[in-house]
Amino acid sequence: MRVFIGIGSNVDNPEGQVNAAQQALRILPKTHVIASSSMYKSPPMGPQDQPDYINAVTELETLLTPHYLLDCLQQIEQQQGRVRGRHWGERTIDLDLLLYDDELIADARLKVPHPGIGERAFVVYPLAEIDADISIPGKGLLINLLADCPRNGLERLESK
Ligand code: ROI
Repeated sequence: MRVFIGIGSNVDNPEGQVNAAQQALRILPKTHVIASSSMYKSPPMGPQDQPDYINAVTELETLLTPHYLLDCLQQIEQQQGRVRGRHWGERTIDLDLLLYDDELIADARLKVPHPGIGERAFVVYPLAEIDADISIPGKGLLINLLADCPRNGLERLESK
């Protein structure tokens, strides 16, 4: 299955956190990393009194089920010391299951495609960097979302 993971961090050395998460994705069972976007810097969506975020998207090929993959992502977040704080507040590491093949999933634990996907520049632009031709189940072509998504201060960083 073709899967895209959104990665974000804005505390405790965000670039290091994103790198560490990408390393952890590399050693998941039955999974290969296919591509990663550049890293991007973005102003916080949510409370403004928190640091800018570092964001990236990684593409995986996996045989893991969506819910098992979610368990794995949450385990990586735990390993990297994620603690639940205020709503939409700062975070050491956040791993979101953005897309799982062409599946639509909406249960108590997991919503795929990720509900915010089209409104979040820090997701849409890195996704398009990997593959501009993606189509998002229920939402249409990524390029059309991109056209309607202001950058909101999103900056692509020079080195990965
Ligand atoms: N804002 C930005 N810029 N990047 C994120 O990854 C991010 N993640 C979040 C919230 C708190 C919504 N804001 C964010 O979970």
